[in-house]
Amino acid sequence: MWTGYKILIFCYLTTEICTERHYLSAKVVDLGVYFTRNHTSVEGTRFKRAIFQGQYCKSFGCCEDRDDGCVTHFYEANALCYCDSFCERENSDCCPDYKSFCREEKEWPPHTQPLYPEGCFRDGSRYEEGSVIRENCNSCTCSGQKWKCSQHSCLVHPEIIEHINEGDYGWTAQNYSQFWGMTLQEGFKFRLGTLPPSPMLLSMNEMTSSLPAKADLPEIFIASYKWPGWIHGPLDQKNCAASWAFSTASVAADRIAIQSNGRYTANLSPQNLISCCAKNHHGCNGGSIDRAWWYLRKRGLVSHACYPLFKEQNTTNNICAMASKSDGRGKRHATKPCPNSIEKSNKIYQCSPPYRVSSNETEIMREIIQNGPVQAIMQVHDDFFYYKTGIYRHVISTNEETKYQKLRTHAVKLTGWGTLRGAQGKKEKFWIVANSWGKSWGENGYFRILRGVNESDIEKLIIAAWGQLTSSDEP
Ligand SMILES: *[C@@H]1O[C@H](CO)[C@@H](O)[C@H](O)[C@H]1NC(C)=O
Ligand SMILES: *[C@@H]1O[C@H](CO)[C@@H](O)[C@H](O)[C@H]1NC(C)=O
Ligand SMILES: *[C@@H]1O[C@H](CO)[C@@H](O)[C@H](O)[C@H]1NC(C)=O
Ligand SMILES: *[C@@H]1O[C@H](CO)[C@@H](O)[C@H](O)[C@H]1NC(C)=O
Ligand SMILES: CC(=O)N[C@H]1CO[C@H](CO)[C@@H](O)[C@@H]1O
Repeated sequence: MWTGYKILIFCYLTTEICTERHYLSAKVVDLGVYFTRNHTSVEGTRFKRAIFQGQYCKSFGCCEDRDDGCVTHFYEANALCYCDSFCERENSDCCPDYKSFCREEKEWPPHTQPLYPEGCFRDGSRYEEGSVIRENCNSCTCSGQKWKCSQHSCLVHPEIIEHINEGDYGWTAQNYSQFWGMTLQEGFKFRLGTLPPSPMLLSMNEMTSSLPAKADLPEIFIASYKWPGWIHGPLDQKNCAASWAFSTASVAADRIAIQSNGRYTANLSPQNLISCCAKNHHGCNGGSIDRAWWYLRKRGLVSHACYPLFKEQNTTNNICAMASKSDGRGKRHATKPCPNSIEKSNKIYQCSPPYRVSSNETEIMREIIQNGPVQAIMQVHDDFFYYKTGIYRHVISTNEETKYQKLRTHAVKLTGWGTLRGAQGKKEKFWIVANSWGKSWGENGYFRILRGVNESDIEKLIIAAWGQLTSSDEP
């Protein structure tokens, strides 16, 4: 007994070895993660958890035989522990009070019972009663010698990262520090921000390109190679749910540069849209792309340099700092100086009404190669947040995802395509897409995604517009 006790103490000091922190097993299914595709179950092993105190089985109950539902969260080691009799195998993963409660065995006679100090333990340190620690997106309070944690579903699940990187899915996942500590709800609420397309937008007629049908499309196309210096790279929307504004401003800027043959190469200001395109919009709380294009046509935007992004987005600083008026000949002029006083040019850029491009892959490619990048509306799954490199395909979801159905629409910019050996060594076609999560995300702010299979609805709604250039703007 005494030897066993010493071994347990050793285990306690080396918690990391004795308890496996991130393992994936079929049991995870019950705890919020399931596989929507390629259901794979990695056999989980059960590990020793016997050193900690606490009322687990006592409050949860005991079960006979193998009962994988007979499990509870073991806060001290951020793991699971069991109260079924199966837990007593060689590698015990029983809850600490299993023996004393379920088997009514006293592990230590009262006189030899070790004196545990008050408080809770974590990673070998002791915390006072009432201490609060952060576990990813949850906070845990030490109460009655137990950690009591909030039960939010986090945006980052280390098990999902592991699952993706161990599988052959054609892309790899990263643990982004900017997403760590956010709940899944916050991810969907703050990092996307395009309203589901209106029936009006979806019923728009599709334009087909005027490029001769016989024209060969190259196997690889990258817009910034064809139009160097005119294609604008990804910005960072941070926790501002305004992909409706970022993607629209970026597509408009690229197209104005291409159409003016390089005379106007400024990036356009998403902040101008966020702060000023107020009708039916809540700025950083989401918006619709139809209103964004309406604003570009009717009011126009100044450059990103003139009206830069706010460092922090909040309601008090979200007052529109730009305005324009018509000169009576169809052109508009700014009536205020640039919010960024270093920039002198407050030129207003406008666009034609937007048009819808066919969802046919070949048509989208024709449109891009002929007229420039296009806007695409996609449905984000939670594994998309982890994308680091490769050809994205949706692999795995938490079952929480469906709760955020209304928040999952995202707007991005398609800038090219290619073909590459991807998952399982198969040749795969992909789009090259600019996101708005900064350059540290994905492939320098871009991602590649399967092409021609409507992956994540990326081909469902493709929008573009022309710059509104008058004869005085012609090069
Ligand atoms: C992920 O990143 C966060 C912060 O950047 C870090 O605290 C955490 O330990 C990392 N998790 C894994 C599994 O690497
Ligand atoms: C809003 O942002 C401004 C500056 O960007 C800052 O001074 C102010 O404290 C912020 N307000 C809130 C409520 O965060
Ligand atoms: C897409 O359009 C091309 C011609 O532009 C046509 O050959 C092809 O069959 C179309 N594909 C589908 C799926 O309709
Ligand atoms: C893409 O998928 C969505 C959702 O399944 C569907 O509504 C849409 O019609 C699809 N579009 C194309 C072009 O296949
Ligand atoms: C085992 C299994 O279901 N494998 C599938 C994984 O996904 C790829 C592509 O989606 C399929 O081709 C495999 O059959």
